[in-house]
Amino acid sequence: MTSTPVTVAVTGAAGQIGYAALFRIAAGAMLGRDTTVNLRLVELPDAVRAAEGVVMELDDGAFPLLANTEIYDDPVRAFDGVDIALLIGAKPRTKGMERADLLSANATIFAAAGKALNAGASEDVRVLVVGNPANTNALVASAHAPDIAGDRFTALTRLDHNRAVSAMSRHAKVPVTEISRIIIWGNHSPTQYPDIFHSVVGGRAGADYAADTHWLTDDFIPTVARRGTAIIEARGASSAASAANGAIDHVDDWVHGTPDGDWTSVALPSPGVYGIEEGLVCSFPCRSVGGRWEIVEGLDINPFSRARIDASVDELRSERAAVAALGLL
Ligand code: NAX
Repeated sequence: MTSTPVTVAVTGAAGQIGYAALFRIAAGAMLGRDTTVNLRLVELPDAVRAAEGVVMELDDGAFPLLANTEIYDDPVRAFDGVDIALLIGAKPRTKGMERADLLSANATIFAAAGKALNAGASEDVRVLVVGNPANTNALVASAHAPDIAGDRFTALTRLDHNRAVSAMSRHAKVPVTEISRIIIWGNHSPTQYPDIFHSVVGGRAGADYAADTHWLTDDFIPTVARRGTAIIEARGASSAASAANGAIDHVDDWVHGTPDGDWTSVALPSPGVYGIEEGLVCSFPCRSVGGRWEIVEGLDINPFSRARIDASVDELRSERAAVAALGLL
């Protein structure tokens, strides 16, 4: 076991994704079974009591890897010296709320998180934003953390990536272990584009499956992009365990590396590749090498893919403009 525990802060710790994530982190699913962890549960003051209940349950797990567990309602104290920050807590969209109001409420939360991280997080902190609108929240947090490199701020599209792998597995009747190189481009929203043109499916080019344009455009793409809505309709609550699983996969790959011959999907600040404006937090195909994300460059983008990537990037641009207009960028 590592002698120095890794300090992991989880905001929204008493919410449903936080609840699904914390026990798996404590069990070693994210950082490995040889790494001890300090968990910091970060919540709004009203939810501190609920977080206390979660801590009681963490205690009752008697997790050998769990060195310490603390609760915070102040992000500045919570993020002091933190190595990994999972920013899950966000203001949900409520009935009658305009999209602009959602952007504005969350931009305020994530600006404060960025400032708090800048004030005290470890220099090479890894930040994963899960709270929606995740891409733009990550952009805002990074903008308020000028001393932390922009590529340490990422947003979660791994859940979408896993959904795409699973949907392809069901369609092709090939196990998920034999599917590689799927890509989610763009925003974590219904405009996202799940791209199979570079994938390998049971040893066959995934592009072969794209010949069935009806399946691709009317089934696969909307099934992946609207999966969150389908889950709300069936479960009466939004994705939680699968979102926590995506977050854990994201950090696991970031720390330990992506498997040879494969890549994953990560939303991170565009360096201006694939014609995507510099700075927008956009989902790309990424490999993790030496603890850093590297965008897979040089892939051919056909006109079908280009139009869909552009539409999602347009949405990211309009979200950025909306928060900039509020003076939060
Ligand atoms: P819940 O409403 O169950 O929990 C959210 C928790 O966050 C609450 O306990 C609340 O008190 C806390 N919170 C709110 N503002 C906070 C702040 N400023 N600091 C600390 N804690 C705060 O939501 P849950 O289902 O857990 O979802 C959390 C977020 O994940 C939502 O924004 C949701 O839209 C988003 N999702 C993102 C996904 C992705 O793939 N990127 C997929 C799943 C999910 O929809």
